[in-house]
Amino acid sequence: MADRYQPRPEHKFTFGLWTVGNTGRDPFGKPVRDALSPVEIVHLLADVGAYGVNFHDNDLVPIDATSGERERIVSSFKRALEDTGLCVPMATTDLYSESVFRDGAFTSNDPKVRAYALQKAMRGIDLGAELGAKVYVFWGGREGTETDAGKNPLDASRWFREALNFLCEYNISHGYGMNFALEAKPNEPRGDLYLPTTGAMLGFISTLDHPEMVGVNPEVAHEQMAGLNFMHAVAQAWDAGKLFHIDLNDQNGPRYDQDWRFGCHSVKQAFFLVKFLEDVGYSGSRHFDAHALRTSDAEDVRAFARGCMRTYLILKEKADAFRDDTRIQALLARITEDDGNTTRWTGTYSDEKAESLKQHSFDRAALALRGQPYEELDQLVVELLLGVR
Ligand code: GCO
Ligand code: MN
Ligand code: MN
Repeated sequence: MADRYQPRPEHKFTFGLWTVGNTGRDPFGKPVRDALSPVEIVHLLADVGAYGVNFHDNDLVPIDATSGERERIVSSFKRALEDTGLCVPMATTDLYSESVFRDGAFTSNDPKVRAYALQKAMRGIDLGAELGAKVYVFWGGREGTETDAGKNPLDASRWFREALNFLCEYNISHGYGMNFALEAKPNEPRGDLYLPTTGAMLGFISTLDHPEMVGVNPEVAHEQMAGLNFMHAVAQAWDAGKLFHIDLNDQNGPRYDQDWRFGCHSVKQAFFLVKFLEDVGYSGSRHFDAHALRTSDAEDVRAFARGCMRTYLILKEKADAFRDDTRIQALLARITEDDGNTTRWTGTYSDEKAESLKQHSFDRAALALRGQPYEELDQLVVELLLGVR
């Protein structure tokens, strides 16, 4: 019998070149794994069953490559995509690792750095478009401060807005048909990053010239670093029609960005997330922006990648089981029961409705008696996840 947790193209599981290609370098230690070429990574991803591969401009083409080298690299990458059937749904720009960006890119105090960042982003967009990417991610790696003595957040907002407006026009004028997805993170590598949460990004998007072209790319670890409920952030983005992409990984609470294998730590939160994505019919990439532990060798990196996808599919099956569980559904029906008596006040406002609602006398004590069996319901979810249901 075929493995029912086998990834298939319709699951849209993607990884960045920088994820399975991560060499285990951290702020305290050197690389522990050999670097893989982009072509090797494409083959690795095809072997484990992924659907697509994403990249930063310089994951694929080194920053100092000549145009001849760029051409050779891109054509060998294209050949690997053809050989394996993988596609490139998303691309992005590295606007943080070079020292020129140490005070930010689009929000640097230096106008020349801001102009250089814009140039680098346009070239990155060209590269993404050439490989078929339809989503372009903006993660503001260094867009922030350690001290507010030297930068006015209003200037930073204005510069960031101008940059995105410029790039939206660039996208239109070149007919690329891309959507932009903004990725929030509260801190790291800066002390404080601007627009630190998905909610903040959503507010900012409405101030752009082309808000319809711009959405968000929420990441599990980043909302959890801020102590927030990730699924709620995703739901807000979905409700606003802005869930253009998603970065799946895991994290142990508010501390450094751990980018762990999806679902390895917060299983229950991961379950509610997968259930949400499947319930609403999210059809974008399920991108694993995670990397293997520093202790992993090359074989264990494959186990990491397989694990991300397998856990997603197991949780998807659990979401089906939640939907089919008669006890769970009976409790939910009880919790949400509605005798229809309040419909006369809901919906569109009218003075009559308002007056009638103001006059109505509610039996507060009776309302407070209604049971909310969340303990029983939650225990059923736990038992479902623990495999005894
Ligand atoms: C992080 C970020 C990055 C971005 C990536 C795309 O873990 O700090 O998530 O991985 O997603 O650089 O821009
Ligand atoms: Mn991260
Ligand atoms: Mn990310």
